[in-house]
Amino acid sequence: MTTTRIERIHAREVLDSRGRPTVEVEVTCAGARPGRAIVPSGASTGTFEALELRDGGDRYDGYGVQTAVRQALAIGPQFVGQDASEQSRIDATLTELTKAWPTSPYASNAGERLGANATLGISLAVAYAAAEGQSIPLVEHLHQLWQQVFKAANAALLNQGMATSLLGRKPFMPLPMVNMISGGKHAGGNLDFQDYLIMPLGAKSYPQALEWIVRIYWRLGKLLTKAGYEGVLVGDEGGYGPKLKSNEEALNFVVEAISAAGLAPGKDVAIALDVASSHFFRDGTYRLAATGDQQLQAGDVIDLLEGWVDRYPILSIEDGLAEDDWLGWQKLTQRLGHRVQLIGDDLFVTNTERLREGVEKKVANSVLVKVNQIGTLSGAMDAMRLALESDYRPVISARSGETEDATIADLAVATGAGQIKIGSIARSERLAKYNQLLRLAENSEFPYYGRAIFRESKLS
Ligand code: 2PG
Ligand code: MG
Repeated sequence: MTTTRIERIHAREVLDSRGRPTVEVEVTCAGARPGRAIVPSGASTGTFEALELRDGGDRYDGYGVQTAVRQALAIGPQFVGQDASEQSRIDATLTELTKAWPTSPYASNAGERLGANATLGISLAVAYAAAEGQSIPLVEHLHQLWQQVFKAANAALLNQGMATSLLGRKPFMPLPMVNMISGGKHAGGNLDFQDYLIMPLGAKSYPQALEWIVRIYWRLGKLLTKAGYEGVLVGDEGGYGPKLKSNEEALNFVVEAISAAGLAPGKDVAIALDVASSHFFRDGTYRLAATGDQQLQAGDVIDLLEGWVDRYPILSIEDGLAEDDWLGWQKLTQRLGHRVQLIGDDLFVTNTERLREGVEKKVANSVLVKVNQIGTLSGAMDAMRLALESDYRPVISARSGETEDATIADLAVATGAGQIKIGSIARSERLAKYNQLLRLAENSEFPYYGRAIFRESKLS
């Protein structure tokens, strides 16, 4: 007989899509197959993210995670005998251990901290193990967990919100936000901005959305090659990494590719940007390098983005300003918040405290949700709940360093998050998620709403 009683926790070091070590955890419930999860890793990480513990030293140029694996193995026995379906309880223990760690008897060195890569590995694998123990699909188990979280949300606030008449209420297929051209820290080219993405608003189903995306991606590759650029080389997330002359040229190519695919820019397919601006923000100045050395203030960046929103079918802008530039963010939100989705990634780092501050200060209107930024599954769901209570849209996101682990595909559907950002449709660590979404889309109970997720807002 299978149960959800945890019998064994095992951890090991495996490699991610950049060849960097990461933590894999297996949690086994009595009589069931092991639940397994692998932790992702960012390159353009926010300063306020949970700690990703790396070994340092020479091995793997310091990227090893043997310490995090050792930590997961050390705390694993604490959970043996516990009920894997009680995710929030297990995650609360993980969070307490994280706080207490420097003085914990488990810590091997004084001052050592517990890695979020250790805690997240356990947290996600516990969810898989609970699904295995109940012989139900992961998506169903995650939906049960989400319902518990969502039930505790403030109903009055939820009903006031415009973003949330659909979001969070039942499982459905997310609108993908898909990387076409990569710059910033994810590609070797000279683009300052990190991601130029598309959103297939007008597709009637998820499989059709995916076919559109692939068609546009292939047309884009041809257009880049024809123009003498690198139309085959891809960045960390599978987006093309051409050495374009300017950030704006990337936008022009994406619009052209949408048209070349026989689709209408803006109507069928909108554009999204991840500016990832924390990474070119130094000493109060935004330093762009693509078109010579440009030193901009927040107001200049806002002007630039507003000009683009005027001229291009841009529906979403992520990290338009830097993680600490709250004043700039307020101005950005006043100027563009009614026209486009403004996502905080480095700004909020999936952290309810940061998000609460943002809501109070009226900055952004959407939050990127990355499980490893906060270190537990429950932490990510809490951020989603707060987002919906605050009328912010959650966007479930992968990291630039990923693996075959496709948990976030199930998570996005299970929570009715509305949107997902996985990278491009090249490289198998990305396709693992897109393909899992194809499997989930076979279930007629998971409809695809396309642009309707923005209904009641004036955005689309
Ligand atoms: C981001 C992510 C994914 P990284 O900035 O949104 O695109 O990148 O994982 O490197 O932080
Ligand atoms: Mg980002």
